Amino acid sequence: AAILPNTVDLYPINSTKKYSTAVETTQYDVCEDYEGNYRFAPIEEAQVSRAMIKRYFNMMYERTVSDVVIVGAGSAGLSCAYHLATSRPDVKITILEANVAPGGGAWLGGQLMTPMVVRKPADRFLQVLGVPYEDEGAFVVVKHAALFTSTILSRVLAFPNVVMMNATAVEDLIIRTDFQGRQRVSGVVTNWTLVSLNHDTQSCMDPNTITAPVVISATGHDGPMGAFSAKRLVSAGLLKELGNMKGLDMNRAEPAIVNGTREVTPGLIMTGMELSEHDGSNRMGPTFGAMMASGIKAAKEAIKILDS
Ligand code: AHZ
Repeated sequence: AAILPNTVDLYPINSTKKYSTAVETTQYDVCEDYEGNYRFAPIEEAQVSRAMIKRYFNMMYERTVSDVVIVGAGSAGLSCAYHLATSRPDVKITILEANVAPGGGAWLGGQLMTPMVVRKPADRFLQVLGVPYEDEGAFVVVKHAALFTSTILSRVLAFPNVVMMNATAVEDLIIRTDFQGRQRVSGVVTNWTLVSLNHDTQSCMDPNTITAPVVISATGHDGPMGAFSAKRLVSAGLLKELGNMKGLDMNRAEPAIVNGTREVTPGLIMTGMELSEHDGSNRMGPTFGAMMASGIKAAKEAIKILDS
């Protein structure tokens, strides 16, 4: 009984205790004794497990019904989440990211190079986020793509109405027939990515579900998991065929993605490079302004649906 402290609950789920806020490092020495006498507050291993388990499963339980599900936490999905969370603090936004590390392709600018190019006027979004850049006239350059990605991630995850489940893949869409007889996307079917990747090697491992009136798909162009919803719409008979991403043309590609961001089928908004597979538009290569602007437009489309 001493080892499993049933009565010890440092942070009960319904506690009103708030997480601490940042302190001035000049006033606070994190490690006061570096001379061999540093001590931690005592802990039971079970407390650590329970601290994680109850939060994670409580979060899963609560988000089984969400207002908006965003599939994919790349530059488009995160830009969408940021705009939606700032505009609508009342909306429960659940981000699902198949990878352990959120951020998609936005940890690097292009090839394996670190600077990130953003064409104007999308630099305004960098100003909103407070990400510094060098002005090159028609475009700006962030010194490291990871500076954009880590900044937007830290902002998005701090919103009380946003949760993200990473290492969690969307395996399918929930597609229902509405009262007018139309097919409508009404949520997603999820699994931990490590489970999804092992469907061929293990016996049946059924998935889970999250229902939501709005699903925003931001899974990128075709790849190991990319263009997930676009491909599923075809196999489900909701889209005749994939447009398939066309060759690189920066000037055509970026406006096509932003202007094409829309509810592609009832209940499902598509944003970012996944749209190039859906619509057959060009790729733009390593310029990220369209991902930001498309994500913001997707958030605005979601608000229209929620308010209709
Ligand atoms: O892991 C994927 C990545 O983080 C995630 N994802 C894909 N399928 C998923 C699934 N369930 C959950 N089934 C899934 N998550 O989606 C994220 C997509 O991010 P991305 O950076 O690949 O796409 P984006 O549209 O946000 O940004 C595209 C950036 C590109 S690609 C490109 C070119 O090739 O020309 N140019 C730009 C700017």
